[in-house]
Amino acid sequence: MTEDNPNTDPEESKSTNGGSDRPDRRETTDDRSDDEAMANGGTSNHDEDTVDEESKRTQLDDVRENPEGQRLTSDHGVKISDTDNSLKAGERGPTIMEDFHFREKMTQFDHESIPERVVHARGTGAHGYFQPYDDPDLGEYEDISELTKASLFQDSDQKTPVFVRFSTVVGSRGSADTVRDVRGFATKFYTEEGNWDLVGNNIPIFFIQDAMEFPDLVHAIKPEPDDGIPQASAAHDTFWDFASLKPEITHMVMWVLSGRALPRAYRMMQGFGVHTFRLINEAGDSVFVKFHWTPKYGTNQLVWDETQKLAGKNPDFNRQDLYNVIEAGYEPEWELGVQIVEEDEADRFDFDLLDPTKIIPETEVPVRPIGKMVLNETPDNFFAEVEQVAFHPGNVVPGIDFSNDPLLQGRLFSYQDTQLNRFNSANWDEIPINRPIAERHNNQRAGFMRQEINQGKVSYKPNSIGDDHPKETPAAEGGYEHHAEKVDGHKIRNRSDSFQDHFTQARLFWNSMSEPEKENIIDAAHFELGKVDRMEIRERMVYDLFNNVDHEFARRVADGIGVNPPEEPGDELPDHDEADPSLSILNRTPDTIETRKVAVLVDDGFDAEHLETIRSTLEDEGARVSIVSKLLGDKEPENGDAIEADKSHVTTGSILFDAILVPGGEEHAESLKTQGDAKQFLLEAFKHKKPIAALGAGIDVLEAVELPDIELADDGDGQVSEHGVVTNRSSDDLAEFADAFVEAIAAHRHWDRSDSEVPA
Ligand code: HDD
Repeated sequence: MTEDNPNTDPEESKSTNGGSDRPDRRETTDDRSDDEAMANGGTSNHDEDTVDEESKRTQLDDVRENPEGQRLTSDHGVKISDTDNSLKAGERGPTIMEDFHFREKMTQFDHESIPERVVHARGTGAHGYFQPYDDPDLGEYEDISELTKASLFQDSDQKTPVFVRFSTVVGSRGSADTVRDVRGFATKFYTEEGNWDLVGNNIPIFFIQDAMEFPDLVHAIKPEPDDGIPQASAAHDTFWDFASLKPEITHMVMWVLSGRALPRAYRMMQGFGVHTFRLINEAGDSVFVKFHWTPKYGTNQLVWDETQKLAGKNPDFNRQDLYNVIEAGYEPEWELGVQIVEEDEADRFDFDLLDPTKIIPETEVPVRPIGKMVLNETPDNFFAEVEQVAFHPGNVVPGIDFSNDPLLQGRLFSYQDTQLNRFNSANWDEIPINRPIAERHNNQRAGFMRQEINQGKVSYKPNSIGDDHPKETPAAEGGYEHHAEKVDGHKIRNRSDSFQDHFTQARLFWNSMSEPEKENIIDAAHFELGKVDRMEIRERMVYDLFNNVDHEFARRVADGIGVNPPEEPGDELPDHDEADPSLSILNRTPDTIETRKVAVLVDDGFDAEHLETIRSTLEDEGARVSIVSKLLGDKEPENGDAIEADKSHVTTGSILFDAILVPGGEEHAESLKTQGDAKQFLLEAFKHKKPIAALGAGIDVLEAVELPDIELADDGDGQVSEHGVVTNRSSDDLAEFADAFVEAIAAHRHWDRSDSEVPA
């Protein structure tokens, strides 16, 4: 297993083929006839009838380069005889200007990096497809075509290729993955009608209401301008100064303080389009829509102490997880759901649908699943695909349109603009990862790094010389037409009254949390605000914001940050106790252990029957099992064959696993009891609420670390399962034991433990 070690040996996961174990994909397109390529205008390998999951892959195949068995050449194809020594005047003389190979190699190197994204700089990505469901339950609507004419939703046999990039927001390209932050969830659908970019986040709302505030928000949350500190963290004065002066941020701050900002994996988080968009059908009718991605593996979080340790032990934790899971053959999946609101129903809510700091509670409008997205292929090249992919919320296809959300409207400008900065050219959309599979024909020409060779004499319209080609397409035949919304108003620079309620939904979120989630939010506030130097900022957060969410919450936060707890509830405290169960992560844990990682702690003398029986059940259920020992090498059991350790304590840690198993075996248990690392492994896993299982003498190791308030099985007790700790002294029914462990793992974390005394 190559999982989780930041220093993974590339030899372990890759073989020949230029360091890649995947097929040389160029072969698939070499067979294409010249006629075919010409028919596609040199821009696409597929015409509209052949768009499928393979379409984008086939297009990318044209530009893949594989060095296997090849000779080293210059960029211009000249074979190179020596790439180690520059051309010199005499053996010890100066380098000669004529050395074109030196100049080319060095120039290319000097220009290797492009500006990182101003936000969402750190990310990772994967390829896959989207497929609509056959006959989805759309409530009062018979068919998806009643809602939208977008072709990617119509045919349940059609798979539309996608590329998804997940990201953190604040940190730079080299920062850690597990920081407290919003996660980006950007999907590029390569549809037959052009690219649609759904550029969302893992939190369904945003910090601000108007794009005009975005530069201020980002300046406040990024490292402070004088010292460049802190990296990838919100825990500093400028962010909380800004927040404490912007009550509209309150709802988002509640989400960011919760486990949503610490996802266990990218494939274990929800995604949201955030804004209200429009769906448009063939008749031109519009409905409002919110987009939701729901992960098959459930919405799961890390705990705070774990995230901080991971940032040191494996800063690539989430990036590596996605890559390894897909390479191991798993297919992370999300369901795409829509919340639909008729235009004439938009006023029935006590919030404004155009306000991006608001959700539409699922208690008011159900999420209707309409299709699934599957990620099944890792990129070949991080720079060419993950770094160069460029999203733009303005990339929409017929059947999808914008609302007047002022945050969305501003984004429609910003993304195109930022790509010009990153790529230094308007031709960023021609780069392979950004290029549509739909054909491109227009009179946009030239510019830096133009890839297309546009044929013919004309590059203007109208023209008679080229028979006025390329021709426009009427809406009835698939041309994009903006929804003809009637707009009438004065030019004003202010905010609608309907955007002024900042606390009702923040309170709804708080009320919807389970007790452990509430405690996590309070602990997070203690950390974040505890790092704020200025007392007046801490006070404003408590008195002006939190005390208008929940009085008790505000008092508990105040207690931990040296602020006098408010005596009375805030003046704007909403008068409601409503909750929406869909907001709690704990209600989003599915009954599966697929992809979960289990560590088995072993030393010589372990019980091989225990290990093999439990391991085979776990693997049958889709979990990944690693043998962890003090040192690498073979471990001899008291019975059966030796096994090789996958990890030693120096190369791993409990934080890189979801669950721990200690099999029986007297000698092995005695040895583990003397190993500080093994004991730390267990204590830490316990503190991080992870399932733990022990059999036979393995239970002695748990006894040795003294897990508080946990009853462990004794002789004759049979199986004991308490707060996610499963133990049995006897080996009589290993299958039943394995099932209990599977159940404990499926629960993900066991929040009901009392672990405050555990030192880990
Ligand atoms: Fe943004 C990147 C998501 C508001 C301006 N944004 C970016 C990415 C995601 C989001 C996922 C990374 C895309 C990638 O992987 O390449 N942004 C959001 C969401 C928002 C949002 C869900 C609110 C609902 N963003 C927002 C506003 C503005 C921007 C209001 C400016 C007016 N966002 C940008 C940007 C970025 C960006 C500066 C940086 C890199 C890029 O665009 O390509 O233009």
